[in-house]
Amino acid sequence: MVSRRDFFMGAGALAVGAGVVSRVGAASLPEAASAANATTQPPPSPPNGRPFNPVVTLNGWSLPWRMNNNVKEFHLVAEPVVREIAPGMKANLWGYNGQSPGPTIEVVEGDRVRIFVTNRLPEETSIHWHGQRLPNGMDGVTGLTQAAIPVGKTYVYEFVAQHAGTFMYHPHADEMVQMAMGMMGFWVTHPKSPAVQQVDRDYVMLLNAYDIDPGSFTPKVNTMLDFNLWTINSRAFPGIAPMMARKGDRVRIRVGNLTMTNHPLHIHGHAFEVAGTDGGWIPKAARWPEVTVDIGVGQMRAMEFIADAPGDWAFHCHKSHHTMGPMGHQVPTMLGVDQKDLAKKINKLVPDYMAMGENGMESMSSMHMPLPDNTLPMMDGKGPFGPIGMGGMLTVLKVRDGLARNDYRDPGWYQHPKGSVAYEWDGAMPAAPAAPSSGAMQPGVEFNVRKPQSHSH
Ligand SMILES: [Cu+2]
Repeated sequence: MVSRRDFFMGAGALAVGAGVVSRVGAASLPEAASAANATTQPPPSPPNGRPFNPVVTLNGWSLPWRMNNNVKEFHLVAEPVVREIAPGMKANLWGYNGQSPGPTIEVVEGDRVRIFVTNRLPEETSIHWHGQRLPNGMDGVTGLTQAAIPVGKTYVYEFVAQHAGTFMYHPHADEMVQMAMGMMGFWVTHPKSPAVQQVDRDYVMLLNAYDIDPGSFTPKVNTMLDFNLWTINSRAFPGIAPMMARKGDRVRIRVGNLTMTNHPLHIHGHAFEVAGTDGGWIPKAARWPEVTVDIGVGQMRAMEFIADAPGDWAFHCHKSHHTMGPMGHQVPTMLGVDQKDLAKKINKLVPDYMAMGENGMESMSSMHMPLPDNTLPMMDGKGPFGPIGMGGMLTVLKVRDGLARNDYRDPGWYQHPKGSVAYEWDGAMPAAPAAPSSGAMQPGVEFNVRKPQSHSH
């Protein structure tokens, strides 16, 4: 049997015993970089190791490493973090190195990787390297393949990144709680040659979901399915950064789903090909065009397309309640119900009460009701033409002529060419036939409706 000590014999000066880094060894731990805010950090070129084209993590960053005798060493710190979900709302989450999701880890196929994981959570944890092929004892399943990482301790994972692709990391310890609190991160293994599968812009995002009651800061960790915040990299629109592309760029969007439901992701103005899955790259001849791809729980997809249409294009989950902010769902449909008199009576008891919904909920995006502190409205984005009627799991693909290769700054709203925007008809309005009002009975027609009482007649 190979002991952990034998396994780490090649680790140079590192003193590693029984998987726990000793006090002596701690002096040589790689520095644990930390991010203080949720601003997208355009990727620097790799300072050492084999070259690759780095990815861009929306509202996130990639973890620096150090080379130690040809081993790429990273240091992840599992810890409580405060994440801004969008301006106006912060959440107490658990994550890694200051943020949730944790930093993206980028390596090259064939790299030997050593990851130090320090547990600063109030309970034990582990990390599973989702999608990797690695020695069984590095797979991160508490109890099954390793002992849990106790509070305050540091464990070491080490394996070779065997194949290029799109992966994730997350705990397999007190899983429902730790995932509900935001413990997850992205992992990209780049191909050996940067010329293989090369794109001009490579975006990564994790889909996540939280259940945070209006006015509170901490997710409810026992929620199974009925989450109320649908986020990309733990940010809700308009807090989610846009994706920039120069017209003609080949763009890749890599998505991992660590929520408890599927998300049909939909792109506007373009068609993409699904180029990669959790299992690897799809041969070119087997790819087919799509404008929506359903991403199941625990799945990853890499979509590729040529950004050939200038504009501001929505990229969003097609479940309409996933492009909304926090809301109660136990409200009756009020379309067509005259609530004026009722509202007056209720106002005597509840001064802030507002009757809503008789003409749809669209007015929600233009009016601002008093909300509890630290609560996002259902829809909050402001566009060049007014309020944007979506929120949640939505971002904007901004395609522009002549952007510089490494320019990830928001270019502002698209300037539409004259005559290319939908406009109001101001010509003659002839009387158009209309369907009869659903509320009015036709005179002379009698309805005789009887509720069945039993099956005997
Ligand atoms: Cu969704």
